[in-house]
Amino acid sequence: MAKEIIDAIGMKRALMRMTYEIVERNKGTENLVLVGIKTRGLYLAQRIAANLKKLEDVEITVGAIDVSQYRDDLPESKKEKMIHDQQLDFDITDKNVVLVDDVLFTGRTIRAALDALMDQGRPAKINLAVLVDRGHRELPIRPDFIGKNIPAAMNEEVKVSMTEVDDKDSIELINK
Ligand code: 3GP
Ligand code: 5GP
Ligand code: MG
Repeated sequence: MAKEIIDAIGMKRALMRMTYEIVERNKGTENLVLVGIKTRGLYLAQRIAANLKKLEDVEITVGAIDVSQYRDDLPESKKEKMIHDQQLDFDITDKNVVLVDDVLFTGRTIRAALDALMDQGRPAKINLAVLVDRGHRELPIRPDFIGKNIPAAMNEEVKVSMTEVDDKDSIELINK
């Protein structure tokens, strides 16, 4: 059974609010870069960049990290290596990096993404933006910008749909 938590308008508003918060926290957009975690984290980063263009008339660089292999049954060492081997096509040294993902759960994906980023330069600062924080952290990682807190039980799934890859924009809670 799926229960809609946020519809298209709600998602748009949440992303606009997060965009304002990012600008405020960084005291502007200087040295700001966005790195999205594929798949939907990247689309969210692109939407935030589009909001920044509208609000501040700036072109913010958007990069992508792919941690899809992270879910496979690969040995931990191999998974880590695959993430570490990914290169962004720009330098993050001295940048204010905002890492963007759709759902934050245990925090393990973010930890791996942080390692991957650190391999590629020394950012001035890294912040974390997530559309949904579903709780159940297994590591001391917390988001700086949150679209919506959705405390989800272990038997529930947070389904994030985005028109770039899905039939609609929505966040649903599904009882598995
Ligand atoms: P995403 O790549 O857009 O984030 O991992 C493949 C997809 O499955 C992800 O899409 C994610 O949204 C979705 N997904 C749903 N439940 C889970 C989960 O418990 N763990 C992970 N890693 N992905 C999940
Ligand atoms: P974590 O590493 O924090 O356990 O999980 C984060 C990653 O797994 C995110 O990239 C996210 O896409 C995915 N994920 C974990 N739980 C869920 C969930 O309930 N719904 C969705 N859509 N993705 C999830
Ligand atoms: Mg994701």
